[in-house]
Amino acid sequence: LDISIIGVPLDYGQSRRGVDMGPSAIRYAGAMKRLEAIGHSLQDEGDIQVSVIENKNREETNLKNLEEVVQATSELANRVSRVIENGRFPLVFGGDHSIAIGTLAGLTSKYKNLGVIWYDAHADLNTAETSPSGNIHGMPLAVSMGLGHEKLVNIFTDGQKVKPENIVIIGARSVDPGERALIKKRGIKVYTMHEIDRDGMSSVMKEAIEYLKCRNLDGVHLSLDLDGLDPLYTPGVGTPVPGGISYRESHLAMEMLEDSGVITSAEFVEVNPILDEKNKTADVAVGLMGSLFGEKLL
Ligand code: DIR
Ligand code: MN
Ligand code: MN
Ligand code: MN
Repeated sequence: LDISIIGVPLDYGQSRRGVDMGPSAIRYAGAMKRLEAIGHSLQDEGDIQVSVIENKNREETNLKNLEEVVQATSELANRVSRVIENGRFPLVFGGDHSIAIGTLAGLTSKYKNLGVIWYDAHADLNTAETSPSGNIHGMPLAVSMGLGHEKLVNIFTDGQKVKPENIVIIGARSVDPGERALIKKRGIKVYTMHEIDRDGMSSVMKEAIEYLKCRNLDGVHLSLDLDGLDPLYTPGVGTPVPGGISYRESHLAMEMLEDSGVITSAEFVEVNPILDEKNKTADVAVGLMGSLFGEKLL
């Protein structure tokens, strides 16, 4: 593959500083070399410009740092769409998960029937009305479905980017009441930790891939929040939730996605080196990229 790396040093989508250093931490963990060793051709597009000075002219809203998130995700959407126009595979490094608003907006300039795999402890399906925190990183999936603040929903192109029936959430174990209601109302496919424990990751991934393959998609995006894994393996995240997906299960999931050949773009988010233990979380992220992009044991 011809892979383009885009870094998004954004931490305005949540309340703990440091996740803006995620792209550096992931690069430092050797992402480029790891994927080149598999035989891919890598190009680092550098980082998106994120405003360092916080906007003072705020509109009345309970969304934290709305203007800063809008600015960065708009630029990201532009960059992602240029990368796919050039026939390259976009690989985005976060940054907090609000960046997915920009990634998905950019992707759907080309992919009109995009599938999304959301690997996360959370559902990220809040809106301004349902959010318990006001943190935009808890909202990107809702925004992609066209729900939420108009400035977020209309980034790059107007309205809905992804159909609810094209979404599969994997690893959920912390879901807010408004998110639960939305999942039921829109029939979003969710594999919580319960299904992973009961049926095993192999069966869950097999089903998830089958489900997406039946939907006539023109692309599938993997959005991987490192807090989807158990904090035992990825402690460097802002909102760790115990009882998560294991290291082995995560590698298996990536390997099965690679075997399926469905993935057309990916992002790895919420790596926060300040909260981490010796860059462990970025190391795990890069290892998972290895499996996703075809590293083989033998
Ligand atoms: C929570 C936490 N559902 C919120 N979300 C997180 O603030 O909306 N998403 N941590 O990754
Ligand atoms: Mn998330
Ligand atoms: Mn999460
Ligand atoms: Mn998060």
